[in-house]
Amino acid sequence: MNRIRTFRVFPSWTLCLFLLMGLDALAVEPNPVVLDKVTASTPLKDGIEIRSGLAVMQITALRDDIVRVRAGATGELPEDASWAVLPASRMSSVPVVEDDNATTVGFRTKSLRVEVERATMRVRMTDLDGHVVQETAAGRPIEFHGTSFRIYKDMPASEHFFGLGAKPGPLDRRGGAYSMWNTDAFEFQASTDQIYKSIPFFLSFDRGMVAGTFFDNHWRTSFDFGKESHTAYAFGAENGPLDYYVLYGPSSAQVLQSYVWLTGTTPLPPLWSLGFQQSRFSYYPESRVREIADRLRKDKIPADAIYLDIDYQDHYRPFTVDTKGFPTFDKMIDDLHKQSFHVVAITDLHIAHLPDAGYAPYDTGTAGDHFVKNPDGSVYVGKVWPGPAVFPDFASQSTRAWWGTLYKQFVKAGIDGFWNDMNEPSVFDSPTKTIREDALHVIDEPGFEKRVATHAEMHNVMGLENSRATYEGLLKLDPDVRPFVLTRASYAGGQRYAATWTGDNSSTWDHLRLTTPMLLNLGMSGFSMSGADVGGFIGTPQPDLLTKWIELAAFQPIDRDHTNKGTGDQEVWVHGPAQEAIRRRYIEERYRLMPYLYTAAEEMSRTGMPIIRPLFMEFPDATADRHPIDVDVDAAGEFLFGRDMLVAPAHFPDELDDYTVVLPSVGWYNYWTGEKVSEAATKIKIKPELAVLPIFVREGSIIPVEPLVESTDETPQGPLTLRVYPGRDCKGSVYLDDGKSFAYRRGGFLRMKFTCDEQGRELTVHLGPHTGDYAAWWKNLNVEVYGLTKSPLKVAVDHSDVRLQPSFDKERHVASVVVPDDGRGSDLHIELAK
Ligand code: NBV
Repeated sequence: MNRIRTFRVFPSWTLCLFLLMGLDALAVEPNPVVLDKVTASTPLKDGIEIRSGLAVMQITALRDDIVRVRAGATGELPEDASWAVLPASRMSSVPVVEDDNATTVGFRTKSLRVEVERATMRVRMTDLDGHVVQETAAGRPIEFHGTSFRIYKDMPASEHFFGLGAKPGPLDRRGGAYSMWNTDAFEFQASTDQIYKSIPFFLSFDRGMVAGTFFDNHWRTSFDFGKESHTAYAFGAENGPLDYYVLYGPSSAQVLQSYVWLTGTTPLPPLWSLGFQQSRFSYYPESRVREIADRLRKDKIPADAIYLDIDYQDHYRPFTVDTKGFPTFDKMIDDLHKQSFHVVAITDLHIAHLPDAGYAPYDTGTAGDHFVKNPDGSVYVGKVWPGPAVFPDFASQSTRAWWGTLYKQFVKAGIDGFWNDMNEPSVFDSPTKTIREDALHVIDEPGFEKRVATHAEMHNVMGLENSRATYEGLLKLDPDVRPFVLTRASYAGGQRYAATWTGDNSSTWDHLRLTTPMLLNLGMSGFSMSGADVGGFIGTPQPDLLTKWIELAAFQPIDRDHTNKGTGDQEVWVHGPAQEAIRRRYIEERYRLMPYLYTAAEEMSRTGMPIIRPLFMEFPDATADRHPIDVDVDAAGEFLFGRDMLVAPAHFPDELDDYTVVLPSVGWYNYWTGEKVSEAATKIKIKPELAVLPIFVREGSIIPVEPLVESTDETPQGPLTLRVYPGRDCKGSVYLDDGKSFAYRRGGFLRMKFTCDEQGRELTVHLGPHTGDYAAWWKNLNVEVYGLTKSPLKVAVDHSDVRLQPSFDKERHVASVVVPDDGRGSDLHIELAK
């Protein structure tokens, strides 16, 4: 190896000290390799290569707005491979224009300028107007200390940071320090750092302009946004590649679109996974599962999924069934299907260590040499739920293919979704609570050099590759069914394979509050299909807490009620009919909004735009000094559900005091009363009420809603309603398909776009034609216009003579009219009363 070693000269007293400390102290750390001067540079067609003594750095443009930086201390760049980045994106390049002068070397793309100061090797990226996107902090060049390194960037006082997956704590990462090491964080709190997922991606927001940084290093990494220094942020790793991407916005939507271009989009989820999901650790035995299903239907709680946690298995052995507790397992699944439920079963990654016992996952895994090894070559064994267990080495494609085959029987039995838990991986009897770091994996993956790697290297991608093996295995077994996989651990790019949840939260008001920043940051880290255990996992929620939690979760991407073993019942009906009625109403509202939610999910799957978003994503200029409005105390806890609905829970949901809601200064409507909130109002006082979760709709939106159903299997009866909220840039759309197959990729979808326009007293609602081959379930559209205090005078379709009689509901401030929808599109002309 080409490492530079120089030894320092020590004064004689230090020698005595060394003798006292033992010889270990004499193993002197090599001098750091500091990249602080450009000693040579070579233009490349897509960037530049720079030398600083022996060290090398390459900066290349993948696209005009995406730049990649790689460096190596010893003259070689790190291996050009990635578990996160799609090969086609990683290999992309655009030609650049060389741009050197007396003090800097660098290049220009069509959107960015990259300059590296010759004297200091400071890297500066600016847009073509000269706005700094990112710049090495002054006096803080990259230093390699052995295998570890750190990168420092300037941090203006106006910069705020978002992302890094589901790490708890505040939405804005500024002021915090974080490290990435996938951890079974049972009982995590707001102050917990290491958690289940490692997603080393963040957005930096500075006065309305956003950039993204993806540090593609899956070893232990760390980030500091102002703990160490208040003028610089930093990231680095103990080992592994110095390899990061800078994604230029300047809008956050553009940054997220680039991030999913790089690491992959979330597949369009099956429609049922957006319904209400009922779970617990564990419904046992079979009769209890049936009881829960019956009660959901009897109480008319709309619901789509029931979960089987680890107790359905024989001695907690993955891919088995406890036939005593579940005597008619296959029939139970059929019966649940008949009641329009989908079944999700847990399949942890640890395989029971059961030699010669006829346990096929162990036997076939051993025969195929699929398990992680100890340094001495024996198979690593650690204790988890089944007792001693072995761990598939998901770094190898043959192991992933074998894992996929284990689902065959369950898929045949009709299980609809699979849940990959404990895949940090969690190990009970290890001092580090995970696999020993010197355990051995074999990387056998296209694009990578085939080699042995330690667990220290592979740890953070175990969950990612576990969920990938599940997803790809399911696709192989049933190529035209969209898989549903729920994973606890993952790495960047994991959104390609699985939805996720925030792990073992607690049944406390604080944890209810935490769900919003956690899910928003997950959404800004590529994982938009995510949820938090509704009601909290650890402990039993008091009645009002469960109610408030169910209200909020109705507007989160995954809505799953789940709790720990030994806690009280946590289903919607506990605590009596009054509480149940409120809870039911919110779940019903989610189902009515399913066309809106599914349309948002489809957008997410194409563009990476998260289903729930912080306000700054839609309103980057909402404040006078252009800081993100979400960091204001009065806006705490607010978020956007899709583009148009602003959800505004109490900042401290257990407090009885009034609170203030901040609204970006466009017009808003109250979702529940239909009333237009006064134009000038940007702050609204709210008196908290148990039965109300305040929601506002942005002016200029058209929200599709459907008649109530008890599950997404049911075809809604009646018209599709379009809730029209007149105002500037008025638009909306609806997307529909069969909800389960990939037929949409072959044209089997339906999309309709709507606009509205107010000229004087005439409001024109444009109902676009159907595009795509999928047939609508509705024949008519029920167009509702909100914010009215008087009934419209007349409504005409396409300027024809047909006059429609609108109905008017004064209480809800709405006029409605039903028009046929033959798929060709039409215009409604509504004459509003003064
Ligand atoms: O499989 C049991 C639980 C599960 O219910 C939970 O959602 C996971 O986060 N699992 C953890 C293992 C044990 C938790 C105490």
